[in-house]
Amino acid sequence: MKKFDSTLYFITDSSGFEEEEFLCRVEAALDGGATMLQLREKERSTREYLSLAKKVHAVSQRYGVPLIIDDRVDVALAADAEGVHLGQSDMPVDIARRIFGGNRIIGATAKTVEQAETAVRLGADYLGVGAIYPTTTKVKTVLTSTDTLDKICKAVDIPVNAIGGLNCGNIDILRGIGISGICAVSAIMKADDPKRAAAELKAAAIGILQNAK
Ligand code: TZP
Ligand code: MG
Repeated sequence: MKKFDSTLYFITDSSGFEEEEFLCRVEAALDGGATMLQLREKERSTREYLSLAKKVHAVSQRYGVPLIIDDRVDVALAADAEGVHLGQSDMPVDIARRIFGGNRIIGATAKTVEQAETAVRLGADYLGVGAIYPTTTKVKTVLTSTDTLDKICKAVDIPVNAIGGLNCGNIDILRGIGISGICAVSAIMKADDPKRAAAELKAAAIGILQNAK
């Protein structure tokens, strides 16, 4: 089974950034200690998505951090990324697993215990659960309560990451819940200093995760 550390899972949003600035910010986040990286592109053509994925992968490989591609199994394979993240309307996890084989990471979005248990049964390696707080990142989502997050953590034996509006000032609400890590987009992507933002968020995440054990 592939090993990964989801303590600080940085999810990108390239909108509004020139490619060079975007890649610099991704690298800064990795330099600051992001343990996992997701390239999340909703507007690009397949060719553009793949082109950016290859560039991001060249950076993430230097840091030994797994690159997960949002939504697209084909782009993940073509970029030789370490995994894919699948939402409830993306390719089903079991089909992705059949295409991927056992060695790549498959993450799934779950908003209920039932969705979480199904994703595990179909072969997911981790779950993203949220949105915990309202988010400014462009996403079709609804809020998930910390009570549901707690129930999901108790129901499954794969890593669960919380997502949605999370930052250093508000993750304390997750203390005591058995998550493996937190996901963040804007808290790092839009920070004046993404390296420092990642380092601070990682330290804060480690603080609450230790308390959960
Ligand atoms: N899924 C649920 S919330 C979200 C996704 C992709 C966006 C999280 O972004 P942010 O900026 O960390 O709130
Ligand atoms: Mg998706």
